[in-house]
Amino acid sequence: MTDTPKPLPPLTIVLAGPRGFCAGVDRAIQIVERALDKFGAPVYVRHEIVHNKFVVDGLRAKGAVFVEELDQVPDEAPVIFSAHGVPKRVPDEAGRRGLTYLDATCPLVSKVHTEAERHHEAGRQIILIGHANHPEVIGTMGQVPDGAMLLVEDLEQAEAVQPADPENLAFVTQTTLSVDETAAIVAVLRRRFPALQGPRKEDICYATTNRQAAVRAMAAGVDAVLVLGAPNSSNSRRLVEVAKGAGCDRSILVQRAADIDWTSLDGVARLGVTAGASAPEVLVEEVIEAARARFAVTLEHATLTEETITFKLPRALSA
Ligand code: 0CM
Ligand code: SF4
Repeated sequence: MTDTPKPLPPLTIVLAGPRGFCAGVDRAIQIVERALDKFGAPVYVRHEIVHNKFVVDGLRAKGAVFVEELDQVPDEAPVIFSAHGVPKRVPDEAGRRGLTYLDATCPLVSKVHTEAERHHEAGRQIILIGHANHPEVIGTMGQVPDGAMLLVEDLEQAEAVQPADPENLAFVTQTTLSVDETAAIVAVLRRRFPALQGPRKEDICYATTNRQAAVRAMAAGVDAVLVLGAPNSSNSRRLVEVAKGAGCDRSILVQRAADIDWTSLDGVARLGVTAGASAPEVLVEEVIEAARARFAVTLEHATLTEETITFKLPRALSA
């Protein structure tokens, strides 16, 4: 006599939308792929092109070589700067060495660089709201001379920061911060320094804003949230925080399906899933497949907005 297999327990997976790749990530990856076609392997990439191991491993398999600094790039090889942006000294040095380089900095990060330069040229000291040591913060601070920009990471630092001249002050922000936390920091700075110049709200990009809004809307209606993304991905980590802040304590960051401890999801009937801007959709599909092996899965879509934005490739690669 054979045992009848036990029916799988039901699980509803709620997919937040938008999620996953943004226009800047899409463009950055295409730049590496087209450069490999154009120049042949190896093509060097300074820093992970985007903060995702699956993406980086895939490009490495095609012939990309990832390094952290320009002095690891041989003179004859082409090099690409990552989506997060680089300090001015990097293209300057590449130019001095006569390297062939391509800049995959997201246009929305470049926009912040331009704002910073404009404030500096107008004689304003700049406060950068962002997280220390993140490559985007290093890149943005490196648009102006040392000391021209002060870093503020949180509310406490916003209360404590002492600019040279409060009448001649501006702010810019990292693009991947928490929308709510940043609004609170900007409010403190505006209260302390009424002459503060800057964007109307902040410089957080559309992709970060939309993914946070989508996960916030979803979080209250699910028992747990999985965010696909890397531990060094700022925008992905913010999605976990936003989901927790919206009432879903069981919100975790996972790089891919194999990392999920399914026993930690015991008792979960509705599982929310989203992905950071650098996490490809195939990783979401992998999670759904892994869940189907354990549960009778029903899919639900919680789409808040549709995104249509795309960015042009650099002229050298667009033909
Ligand atoms: O800035 P962050 O750490 O979120 O980078 P990412 O590579 O995960 O996402 C895309 C970007 C940018 C800039
Ligand atoms: Fe550009 Fe935003 Fe995507 Fe970063 S997360 S690459 S700033 S669109």
